Amino acid sequence: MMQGKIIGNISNMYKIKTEKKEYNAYARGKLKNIEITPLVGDIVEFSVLNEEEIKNSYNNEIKNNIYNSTKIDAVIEKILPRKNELKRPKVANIDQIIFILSAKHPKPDLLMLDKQLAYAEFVNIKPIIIINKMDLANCEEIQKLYTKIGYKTIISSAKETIGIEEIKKILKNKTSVFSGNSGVGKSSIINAIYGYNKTEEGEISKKNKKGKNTTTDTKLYEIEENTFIADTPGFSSFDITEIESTELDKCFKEFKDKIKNCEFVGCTHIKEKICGIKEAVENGKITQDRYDRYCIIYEELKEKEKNRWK
Ligand SMILES: Nc1nc2c(ncn2[C@@H]2O[C@H](COP(=O)(O)OP(=O)(O)O)[C@@H](O)[C@H]2O)c(=O)[nH]1
Ligand SMILES: [Mg+2]
Ligand SMILES: [Zn+2]
Repeated sequence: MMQGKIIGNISNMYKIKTEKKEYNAYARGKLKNIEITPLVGDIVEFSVLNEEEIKNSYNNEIKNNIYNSTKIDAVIEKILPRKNELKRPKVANIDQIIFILSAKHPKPDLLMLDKQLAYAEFVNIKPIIIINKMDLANCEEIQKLYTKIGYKTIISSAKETIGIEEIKKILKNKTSVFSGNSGVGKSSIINAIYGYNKTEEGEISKKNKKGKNTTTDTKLYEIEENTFIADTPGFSSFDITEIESTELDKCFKEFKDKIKNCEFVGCTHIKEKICGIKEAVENGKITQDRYDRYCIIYEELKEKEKNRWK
């Protein structure tokens, strides 16, 4: 049996990468029986099919031996236990999510960042923050704020090649998801590190005549050996509503150890008088800005929950 990592998926065909080679595989029927669908990022055990097996296969798709003119040459037998999985994009075994903002053009959207950080905490995947375009505006304050909370926060300029080595080091030997609004410099950073952007090759063919993204498949790009980046169209539309409003406080990293000072179990930290979070805001342990954004996100989640029952 061979072992490899799924780096691509179209319909029910999976591209598997081993150290030596890539294979195109179907999942063995028994996997479907236990209702596990392989995901991009999965480490799988698979067997390689020889010509004889392909010819004698009961599976017509294997027998016909083509899928969009791709030869099927392997069958996935087993999915190894997942470290984690994201629903959108559909990808497993992520080491870290890299949130990218820009200092200016577009201006930093800290509400979006806090939502995404909360989501990363919720799914228990390490977030890293990059504030790019530091050549355009001062971003030390944002860096200080998030560093203090405990997040690795790098300031960079893809244009002036600042911070690029540090980012390269962070990506090495990891599987990372890049996330950030359009125009913040995701492509430029990848370009600055590797001299080209593999994730954008063939991007044109993925778009239809109206220029809309038509593919729903996720891909992992090996940008250097054992270093993967997930290509994720539209990642900024996180499904943060998976978080219950009552759980949001635990997704704010610096809130966690203050919750025990609240008077009531289940304190929302909004209207209550004796509240560990509010107290921490008063004495400067939690910033007013992060608290305000907590309140906004809390209300948003609450509103969604109300509508759920309508
Ligand atoms: N001044 C400045 N401009 C940058 C920097 N990084 C990217 N840009 C510019 O910002 C625009 C958007 O960059 P791009 O990499 O396409 O962003 P993406 O949409 O996140 O992939 C381009 O015009 C880049 O040249 C930077 O560090 N400083
Ligand atoms: Mg881009
Ligand atoms: Zn409270």
